[in-house]
Amino acid sequence: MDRTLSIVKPDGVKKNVIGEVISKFEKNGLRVSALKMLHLSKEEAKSFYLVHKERPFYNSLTEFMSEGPVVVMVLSGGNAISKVREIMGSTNPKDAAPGTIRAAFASDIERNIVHGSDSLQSAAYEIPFFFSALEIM
Ligand code: 3AN
Repeated sequence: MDRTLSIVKPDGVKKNVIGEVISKFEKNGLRVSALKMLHLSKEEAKSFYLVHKERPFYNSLTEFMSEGPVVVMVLSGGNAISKVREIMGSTNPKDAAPGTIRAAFASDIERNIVHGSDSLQSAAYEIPFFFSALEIM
């Protein structure tokens, strides 16, 4: 069983699809093991996305991620990391398969509704970024 970190990004919260995103994960066999809503500061968003600091979209991505509240959660299940990535769909919603979260709700490659850890290594950084051991069921 794996754990992964997922985020309903500020655009998802604004579009009022928190429940639909979580429901898609649950219907695909994942369990919510931790959950909270918070508003990241720009500095916190920059720390979270440190791996992307050399990318041209780093500033705009961290502006976006700190523009409003997000819902962060730990999801657990068999192959949770790859399963969540599949349910989210491609980074660019134009390439996202029908039925995926991004195909249904995302506006563009940056404002793409949802985040999911892309590897075990990323999950090991991202989960404790938001949750202490006591907060994960
Ligand atoms: P994913 O979220 O699918 O793992 P990453 O890790 O490549 O994609 O990118 C992290 C986030 O950065 C994406 N969710 C998206 O919001 C943003 N992003 C990725 N590529 C671009 C891009 N070319 N232009 C603007 N924003 C981007």
